[in-house]
Amino acid sequence: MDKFIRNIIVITLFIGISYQVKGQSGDSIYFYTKGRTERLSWWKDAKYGMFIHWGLYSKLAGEWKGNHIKGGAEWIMYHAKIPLRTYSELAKTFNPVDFNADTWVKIAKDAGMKYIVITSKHCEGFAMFHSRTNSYNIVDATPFERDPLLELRKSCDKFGLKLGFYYSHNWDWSEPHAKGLANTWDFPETDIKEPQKYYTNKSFPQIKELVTRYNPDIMWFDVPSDITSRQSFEILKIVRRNAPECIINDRISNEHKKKKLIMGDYYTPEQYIPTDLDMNFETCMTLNENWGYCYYDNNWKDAGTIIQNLIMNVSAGGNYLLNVGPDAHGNIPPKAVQILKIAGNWLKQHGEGIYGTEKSPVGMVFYRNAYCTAKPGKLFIHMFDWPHNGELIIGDLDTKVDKVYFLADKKRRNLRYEHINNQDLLIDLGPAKISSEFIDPLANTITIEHTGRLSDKNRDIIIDYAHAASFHPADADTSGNIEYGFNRRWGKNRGNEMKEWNKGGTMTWNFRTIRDGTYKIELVYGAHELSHDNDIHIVINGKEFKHKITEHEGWYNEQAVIVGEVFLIAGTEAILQVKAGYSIIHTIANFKHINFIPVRR
Ligand code: H79
Repeated sequence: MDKFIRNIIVITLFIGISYQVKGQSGDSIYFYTKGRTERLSWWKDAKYGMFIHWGLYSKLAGEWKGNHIKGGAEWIMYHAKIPLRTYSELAKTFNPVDFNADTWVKIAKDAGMKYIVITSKHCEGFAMFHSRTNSYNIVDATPFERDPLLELRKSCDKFGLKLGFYYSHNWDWSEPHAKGLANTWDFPETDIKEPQKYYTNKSFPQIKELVTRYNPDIMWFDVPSDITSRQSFEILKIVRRNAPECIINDRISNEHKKKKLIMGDYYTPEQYIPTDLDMNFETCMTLNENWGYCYYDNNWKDAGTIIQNLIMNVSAGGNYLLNVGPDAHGNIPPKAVQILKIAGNWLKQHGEGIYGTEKSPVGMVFYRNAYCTAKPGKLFIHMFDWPHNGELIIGDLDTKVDKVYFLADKKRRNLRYEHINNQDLLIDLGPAKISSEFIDPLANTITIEHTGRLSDKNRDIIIDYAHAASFHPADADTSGNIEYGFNRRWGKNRGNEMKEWNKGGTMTWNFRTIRDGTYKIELVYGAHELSHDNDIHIVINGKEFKHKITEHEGWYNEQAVIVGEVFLIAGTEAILQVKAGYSIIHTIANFKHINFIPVRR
């Protein structure tokens, strides 16, 4: 045998044997990650949780020396380069006497949330629990002297909520040896930093304290950046050995960058909702624009947006972790409480279509103004707007339908429905006296009870005059000079965007019309100055519309323009194409979507 091949075989055998040995001795990653499905089962059903960012930064509330500091209120120490000596002085007057664990937990419970994840230590390095290994903590360093995490643990047990801890395991701006995005203003000599010292003396022991003394249901790690997988594995072992049932997010290690779950139980998209992730995930999002308390941030999402976001996440198979930033007195901002309560009231009526459901078995429902969730024998169609004439059409629904009613209707009065085109289901949301009871500005849910198997054939995008339709790049076939993908930015513009789109770059959507109708064609995009005077071509069944691009408050600011009207006849296969004209810059515009808006005459 060739010596080279023989060597390979020997090496392969050796690796195989040593892997098994490791597995048996309990030192393989697999040994510490098995049982994921069972561990996640409560979390899969829970769907909705409260994120809480609370720390010394809450005291500064987004302002330092009279300036509003950009980049996130919880990041103020970093962005304002506040010396540790000055920053740690904040602890001496940090006294959140209004803090009441029951009040917070009740706010979460009333909001319909099933779990809480709170910062036990953010990147600032200050522990919000009574650490015995490091005195820079809320009990030893503040006049407050109470342990809010312990109080929250008791309260969550009392009210039946799960509790998890955010822990910044890698970054720590109070530690000279922590690396990653380090504190270089107090500790400038990066060459002499030994992160292992920080891990051994603070990060690892504090994680051990949390998992041994607070019985967390989740350990939510953040910002792995330059942590090695060996160091992450050490953390995994600490958690698993002490809290076998505790679930762990993907950011324990750098696997999250590869969208691969190895040590982490679930993936954590931040500030955007994924549509096509085939893994366990939880989208975390701010209720205004900051995670930490920021007194001048009044850009609150409304309750309708919260419910829509929750529905979109659940329909895509994920959870929604929505953040609040309490102030330094220990109060959750009243505006936040008010929004959460309105959303919570919706959930009281529609919870059956959210908790314990599975992701949509019929894909992205039709027109992106309605989303589907499911339970065995039931489909829940959550509508964000009311279809014209009260007619709801669900494309390609070929299962046997037994009963259709408003989820919020305690009497479960039957709605009339019929199969049309041999493949679609038309539901009549009238008679008016029933439907008028259920026009909820947040969203309305229709329950479809059915028997039989839902076919998993590819579903058409359908167009019908009963409702507006939205064509998104994520659903398009692309060709030529075009790339749509993740932008990696942090903050509110995070998510998918046009990364490249120039001459020849084409998006194509094939769709099907149900009934005759005339539609306004609305183009939604962002652009910067360099895009000026270039064209976007929209072609619908061969009919072309051209739009000359104008800049309007930048790349991320959506603008909507009506480019024309089309008449579409029933029962046809139609084609929409959107193409870029030539541009000197590589991405002509940040295309968002095309809306077909029914014209009623
Ligand atoms: O805790 C919340 C945020 O503080 C935290 N994650 C959520 C849950 C978070 N925000 N940003 N990051 C984590 C990672 C940030 C990264 C950076 Fe940057 C982007 C570092 C370098 C580019 C921001 C912009 C900081 C410096 C420039």
